[in-house]
Amino acid sequence: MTTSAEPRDLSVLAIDIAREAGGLAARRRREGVAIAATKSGLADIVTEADREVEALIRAWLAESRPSDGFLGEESGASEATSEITWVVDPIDGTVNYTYGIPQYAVSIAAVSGSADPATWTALAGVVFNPASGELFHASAGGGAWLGDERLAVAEPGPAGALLATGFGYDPATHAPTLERLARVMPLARDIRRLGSAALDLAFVAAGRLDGYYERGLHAWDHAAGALLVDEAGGRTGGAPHGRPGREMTIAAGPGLFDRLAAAVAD
Ligand code: LIP
Repeated sequence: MTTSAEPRDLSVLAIDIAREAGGLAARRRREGVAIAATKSGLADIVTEADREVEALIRAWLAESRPSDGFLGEESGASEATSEITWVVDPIDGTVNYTYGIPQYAVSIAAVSGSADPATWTALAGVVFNPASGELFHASAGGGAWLGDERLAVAEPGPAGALLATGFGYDPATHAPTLERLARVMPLARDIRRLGSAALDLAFVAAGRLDGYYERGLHAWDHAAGALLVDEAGGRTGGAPHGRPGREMTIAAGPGLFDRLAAAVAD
């Protein structure tokens, strides 16, 4: 059991847990995925593996750090009596996972202060894709990494920005999302819809995307990935001059961010 709030210590624990949790997710994928329920709508699914993987993560943290808080996509929240809360998406990219598309990730972040993305301080974040074996990790002040390779965001070339975005589960949001995409296209050389917000953010940190934006994300979708971008020299934000949140999540290098934020603003 430990109570360290040192970002490096939190990152080391998150990496160990993410590897074990990702291994479980990959095993369950090979065995065949069962949809357990739908949530906000028919397209918003949760699998038995989502629930099982989050239970593994939550139990490990409860044993290692019983005073910390927890905020998970599938099992809800518990208040911290320490200063640390863990923000967890056990399988981000659930639809990809269900269809067998190898673009999904375990996303684990440790934050201090409240469990509110508008006010928390992110201390450590891990985004692990067990299908590719790529483990992205960051600690506050310690940089962003892919394994032991230091990451840095990219800036768009003369052809324009390679951007990623997403479409929410609610069909009623698709028309305004497409209108927003039309406003963004003049900035873009092309668009990618990869299906996992956590990996989209990790790809911005790695310079594989020039920018990403999406409306409607939950805290667990962006908590770890936003720290990766910040630690890779990028900028993250949300509603005008705000932080990543349900209204909007934006990530890009410093040379693109303001133009992208202006284009996505309603
Ligand atoms: C998903 C995000 C994706 C978004 C989906 C969903 P989930 O998270 O990663 O970017 O477009 O609507 O929010 O549900 O797979 O954890």
